[in-house]
Amino acid sequence: MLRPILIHPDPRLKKPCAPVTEITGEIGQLAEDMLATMYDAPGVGLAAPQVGILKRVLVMDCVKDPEASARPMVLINPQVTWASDESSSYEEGCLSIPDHYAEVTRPAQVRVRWTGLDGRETEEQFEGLWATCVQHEIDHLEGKLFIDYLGPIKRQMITRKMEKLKRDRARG
Ligand code: K2U
Ligand code: ZN
Repeated sequence: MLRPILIHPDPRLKKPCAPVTEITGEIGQLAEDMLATMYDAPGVGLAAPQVGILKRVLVMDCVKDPEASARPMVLINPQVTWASDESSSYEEGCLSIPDHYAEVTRPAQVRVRWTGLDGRETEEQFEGLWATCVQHEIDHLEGKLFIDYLGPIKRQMITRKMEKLKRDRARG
């Protein structure tokens, strides 16, 4: 089922997440709900802390072409094992910081190792939007947001606007 996405500022978005020690049915349900929530947003990635679960689980599907078949991925305990010297910049957004975008520069290619829902370890190299997205999501698992790469003034301006958004939403 769809889960509410936490909006910045929220302490749960700033804490490092705990590794998954056992892949239970609960983790399977979490991954399924995260994928449904991501597609509904819509987004191309989502990390567990964004739905209030501080576990090292992320989902992504960066297939943008509606004609192509979706490629939903569930990464449990992901870690970057290699990053290219070459970097790429992307106008990033975040489902926890709605309607704000800023350019972030990251390694253009990364190799990631993770455990799948079937318990099997996989390692894959990502580039393009997939590389940007997987790094953005792994940052979430460390309690890091894309605005942390911006200067303090811009970050503060965005945080203030999010606080106002939350006040207005609370007023209903
Ligand atoms: O983690 C999230 O908040 C989901 C982001 C992931 C993302 C951010 C920047 C660049 C790539 C992925 C959402 O997908 S934000 C919506 C979006 C959709 C397409 C491209 C960029 C951002
Ligand atoms: Zn995000």
